Amino acid sequence: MTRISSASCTVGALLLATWVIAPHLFAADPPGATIAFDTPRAGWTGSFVASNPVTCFSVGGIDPACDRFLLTIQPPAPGREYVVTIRVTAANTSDTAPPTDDIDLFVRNPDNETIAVSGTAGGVEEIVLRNPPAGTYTVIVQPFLVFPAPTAAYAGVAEIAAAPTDERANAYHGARYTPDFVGVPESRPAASSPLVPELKTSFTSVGRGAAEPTIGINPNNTAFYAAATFDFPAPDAPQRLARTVVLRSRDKGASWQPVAAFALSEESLDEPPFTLDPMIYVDPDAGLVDPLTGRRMGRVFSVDLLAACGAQAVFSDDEGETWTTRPGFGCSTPVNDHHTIVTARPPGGLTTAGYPNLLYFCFNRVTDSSCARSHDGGNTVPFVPAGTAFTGTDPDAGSFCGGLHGHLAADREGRIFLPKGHCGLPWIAISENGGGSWRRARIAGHTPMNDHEVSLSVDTADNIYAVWQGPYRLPYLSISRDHGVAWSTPIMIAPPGVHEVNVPTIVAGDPGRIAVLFPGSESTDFGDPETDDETRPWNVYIVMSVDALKAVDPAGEPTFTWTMANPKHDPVHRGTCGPGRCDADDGGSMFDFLDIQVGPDGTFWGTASDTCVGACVADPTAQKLRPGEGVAIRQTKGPLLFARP
Ligand SMILES: [Ca+2]
Ligand SMILES: [Ca+2]
Repeated sequence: MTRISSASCTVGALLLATWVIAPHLFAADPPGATIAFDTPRAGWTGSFVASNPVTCFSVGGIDPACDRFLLTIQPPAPGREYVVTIRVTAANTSDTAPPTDDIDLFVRNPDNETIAVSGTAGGVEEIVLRNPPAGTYTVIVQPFLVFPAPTAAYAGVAEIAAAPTDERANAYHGARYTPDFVGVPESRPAASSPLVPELKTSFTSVGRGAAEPTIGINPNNTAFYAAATFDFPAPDAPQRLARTVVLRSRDKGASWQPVAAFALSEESLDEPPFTLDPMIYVDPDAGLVDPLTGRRMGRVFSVDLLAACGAQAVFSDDEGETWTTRPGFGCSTPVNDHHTIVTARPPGGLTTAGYPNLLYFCFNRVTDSSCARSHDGGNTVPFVPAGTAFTGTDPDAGSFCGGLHGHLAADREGRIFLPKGHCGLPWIAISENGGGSWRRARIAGHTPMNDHEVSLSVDTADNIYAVWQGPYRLPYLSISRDHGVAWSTPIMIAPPGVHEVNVPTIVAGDPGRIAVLFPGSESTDFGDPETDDETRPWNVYIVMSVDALKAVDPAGEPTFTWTMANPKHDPVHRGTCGPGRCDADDGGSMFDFLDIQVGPDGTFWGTASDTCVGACVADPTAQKLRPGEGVAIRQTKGPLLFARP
């Protein structure tokens, strides 16, 4: 084991001593106001004593580091459409030179559920609510990164007005894909749901190529990104091998820096090693306690597949300042491919040693999808076998299905789930005893798929959500409310006008609240390798719902809202992208999957691999990248995945 350490300063050093001030000393002035059509506008000012880059909701939901304003809304007469616009502006945001304050905005409804966020990297934030019911709303302003002199200040304004009539609603209903469905399923535009606000994201290059990039967020809202590209010096090999650099962001994804152990030396053969498959994962229950925030920093795992045996893992308990290296991580067999890891609380009868959770590691052996388990968080004790999730030859599913699978998920009771495109259909393997035994269930029997990637996420009430690329290369959603045994009729969830997608990936928060990320194309010119459009542009789409559980009711219709993460004039890919690996004819590739995760404040983070940069943006025939440029995506506006983060 090698121990790598470094020191660097942290953002959190900013006046965090004042964080512990118990009473709320810096309330808005005035503390509240009422708006109605005859008094449509209210203004206020507020201030802060310190930065709070984590959350406004940690101290019994009323963290005193944040500012609050009580906004009472009196709607017009019934039948009249209206909007309420809430905007906050940092006092120094007009300064010509940085630093300017980064403040963020949240709105809670009269039931004290957080319904909207606006969290860009800047100092001006705006939320527009459509037809909010009468009541008193709480406007919360977070000093994400402020520079008090002596106190940071902002101005707020709220205004009620008639709804604009020319606004394009990005809300829609999916298409329920029953076994007797005929033709291509299409979504239908929906009236914008009350209060579902505009959905937007940032889209930021991480500064390095990234094949199948994964991302993890710790309880401090610090993000980690696995960027693997082909720059490992291998003099004896005809081509360079890939290696992973772990990047970190503490400013909502606006900037990314390699963590110390991964500062690249072109000629170094030692650190980081080459990789056949990169993977980052954050266990939020572990890690050291941050003395500044009182929160755990999570254990950050970066696991790289090696040819010889198992994988090499490095992990960090202090946000990447020091790393522990574990060669032979999860090593129990020489054949070992396409690994996935998850941590989960130990189910009955199992214990851990020096670590809060069990750590699972599953991998493809072609003849099966096999798993191993660590009781000490991967520290020192060898992994023990944790069963066979799928057998490669499976008479129940067809014949020979192979061992390639999707990514592990776990619920709050410690059940673990491994999804898989299994003989052309989406399946799930379920273990309720730490991998001691597995059972398998078919998620849908009438949505053929070519890929192995089915994506799972479990909400805070242990409902499981699955998405996959199915018929007509479109994305399908199904939900299980009984821990994976029974599944709802799939709903095709592509936004109207999106005709082809690949590698959809999902994250859930509170019940019914989901975000799904996928590359997609609006072209219909695909499907025939001889004639399809090898220049067709692809974008990254994000789809959200806050009532997805309606899909379980045969008559229910969840409402989805969507956004495009990349600028429309600058696609993330062109031409062929799957089924399966997103490879263009010229070799430009995202590789096998992308990722989406949720932060502690309920905003989502995602990844993209942008194969179309430089000349490709304007010249559809230009060479694309392999892998694409790593991109981090973070939600800046919209509903949150947690109602009460
Ligand atoms: Ca901001
Ligand atoms: Ca691009």
